[in-house]
Amino acid sequence: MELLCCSRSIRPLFIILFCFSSALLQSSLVAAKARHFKWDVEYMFWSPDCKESVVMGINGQFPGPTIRAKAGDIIVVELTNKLPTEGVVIHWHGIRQFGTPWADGTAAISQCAINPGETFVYRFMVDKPGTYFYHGHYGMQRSAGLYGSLIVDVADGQKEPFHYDGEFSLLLSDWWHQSIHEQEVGLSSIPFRWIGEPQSLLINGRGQYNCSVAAHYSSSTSTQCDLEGKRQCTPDVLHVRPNKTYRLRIASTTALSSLSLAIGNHKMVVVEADGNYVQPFAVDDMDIYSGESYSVLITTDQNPSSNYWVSVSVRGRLPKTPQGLTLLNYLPNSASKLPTSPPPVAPLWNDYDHSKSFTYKILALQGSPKPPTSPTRRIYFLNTQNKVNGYTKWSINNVSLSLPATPYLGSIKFGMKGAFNSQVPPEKFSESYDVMRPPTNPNSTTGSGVYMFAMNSVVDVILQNANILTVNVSEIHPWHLHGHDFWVLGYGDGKFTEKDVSKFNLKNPPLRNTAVIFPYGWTALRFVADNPGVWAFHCHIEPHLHMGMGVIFAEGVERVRKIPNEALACGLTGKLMMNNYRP
Ligand SMILES: *[C@@H]1O[C@H](CO)[C@@H](O)[C@H](O)[C@H]1NC(C)=O
Ligand SMILES: *[C@@H]1O[C@H](CO)[C@@H](O)[C@H](O)[C@H]1NC(C)=O
Ligand SMILES: *[C@@H]1O[C@H](CO)[C@@H](O)[C@H](O)[C@H]1NC(C)=O
Ligand SMILES: *[C@@H]1O[C@H](CO)[C@@H](O)[C@H](O)[C@H]1NC(C)=O
Ligand SMILES: *[C@@H]1O[C@H](CO)[C@@H](O)[C@H](O)[C@H]1NC(C)=O
Ligand SMILES: [Cu+2]
Repeated sequence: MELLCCSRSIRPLFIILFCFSSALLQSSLVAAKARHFKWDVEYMFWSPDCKESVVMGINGQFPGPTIRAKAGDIIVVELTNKLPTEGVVIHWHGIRQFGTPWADGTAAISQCAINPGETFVYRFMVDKPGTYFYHGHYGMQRSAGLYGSLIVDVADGQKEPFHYDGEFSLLLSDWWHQSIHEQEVGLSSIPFRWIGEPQSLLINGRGQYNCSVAAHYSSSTSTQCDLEGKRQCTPDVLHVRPNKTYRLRIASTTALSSLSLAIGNHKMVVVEADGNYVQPFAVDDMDIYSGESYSVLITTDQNPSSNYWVSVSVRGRLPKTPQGLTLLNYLPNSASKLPTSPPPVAPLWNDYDHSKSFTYKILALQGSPKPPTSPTRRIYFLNTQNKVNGYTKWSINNVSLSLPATPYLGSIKFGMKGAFNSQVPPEKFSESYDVMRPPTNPNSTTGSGVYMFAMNSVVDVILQNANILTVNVSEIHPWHLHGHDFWVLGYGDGKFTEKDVSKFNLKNPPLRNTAVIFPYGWTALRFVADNPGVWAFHCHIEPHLHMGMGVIFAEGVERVRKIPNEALACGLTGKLMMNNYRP
């Protein structure tokens, strides 16, 4: 519930007067504004794909409420955990949290999980306009449905560098009928039980299982949907007027799936990626990896007597999930008028050249911040699938991340001994490692060590992909960095060599917070360690992170001030906080 004034209709006269005057204030040049939200997180019955399941909702909604703010605003979310028996946190994906690292919402990293019945107040500034989202960051709670949109408009008096007449948000996700508890147990069992492909793809939390609104156009036997009375799973239709330009804000919070988005007959012009403007380019379809967000512009210049399909399909894995669909409804047509042609067909799931061609086109808009010309330090991360004591894991340089009981932000700040592995994890891997074959010795180890960076140092990360435990298979991993944007300096196939450094793009590399590594390929990133705090850097595929696919970065933690006690009231820092220690 948004607590902003004027949101309810019946109020005493003095409040009406107050609302009136604050509306006047808002229209003048008011600087940073605090936007308050009171949220209850709870399990509830819901039918995201017409089949009833249990989802993690906020204030009775799924997906959670949209936060809409202006650049420079302060967001205040009072989050109460109404889950009966488990902790919860929420991460504000793409928000850098300058000065508020304790509000990043990562359990065991930036804070203690919020206990059932407790309330935690997130307070942070949204400093940069763009398309963002939020989601659970504890266990696999994002897969359980704990997510929503976070949209930041330009500050008053500022303009976007492109024009549009209206906008829509498309929050994309994938959905399983098996509970996350079953999924988690399967992933950490011997023998290993993989979660499999999702049952449905959701657009704004809505999909259709075992039926298709497009069945009219398909010669296959798929059943047509009877959506009568099923309000929770009817598609969220995009109502447009002819000859206008619309901004679609697209974000993917999928647990697993890489997606392709297309709109029948309409080109999309990409203008924003992860809250940063990019050089506009037009495409018929686009790939979106988990953790990424985009804005595209579409022009409604097609035959206005028809409606058109908006389709979302799985890429990068052999698809076993039907397309997610909704309609682009040209008003005044009826929204129940189905398009005259079938939904766009996605490129072949393993057409990686198509994916690369899209990804390589993403370049910074002229005038964007440029990267420093050289790094202070370059680290290399080999991504492998491994075994640890017979369990299947993912490892980075042979270490699979295992989070400690005490949040790093507290244990580093207060120098607590024994809170995590004090040994610095490896920042290179063996040159003789063959990335084209499964590991010769599949065993690796678990660890909780931290990569510490000198304040304001320039860090290069080379992410190196490799073969998994199965012969001739390498998977896509979208890597997401907390607390920073990074420049994507380049991509390549095969093993990275020092010669590749000369091919880095220092002219107009895109700034992003998520970047993909393609099968058997590498991706080079650069960022400035200028944000005091402890930051997760991890694969955004939720089961992969759960299986250890991440690392921990930290810089300038000694400078962090005013960590709320509640953030650290667990583990080894719990005692300090009980004594009401004031950091
Ligand atoms: C799919 O729907 C059809 C028709 O409604 C029904 O007969 C069938 O049992 C359903 N299959 C599953 C797996 O739910
Ligand atoms: C849209 O623009 C085209 C070309 O300018 C014009 O021919 C058409 O009548 C317009 N359609 C509507 C519905 O305004
Ligand atoms: C890998 O670890 C298992 C125990 O989990 C052990 O039995 C096996 O010998 C190890 N393999 C190698 C090659 O070290
Ligand atoms: C990874 O770690 C395991 C266990 O410590 C070790 O046996 C193996 O040789 C290491 N592999 C590589 C490639 O470093
Ligand atoms: C793996 O790929 C290589 C090279 O393409 C091929 O020679 C080999 O037969 C493949 N192995 C399997 C098990 O598919
Ligand atoms: Cu991954």
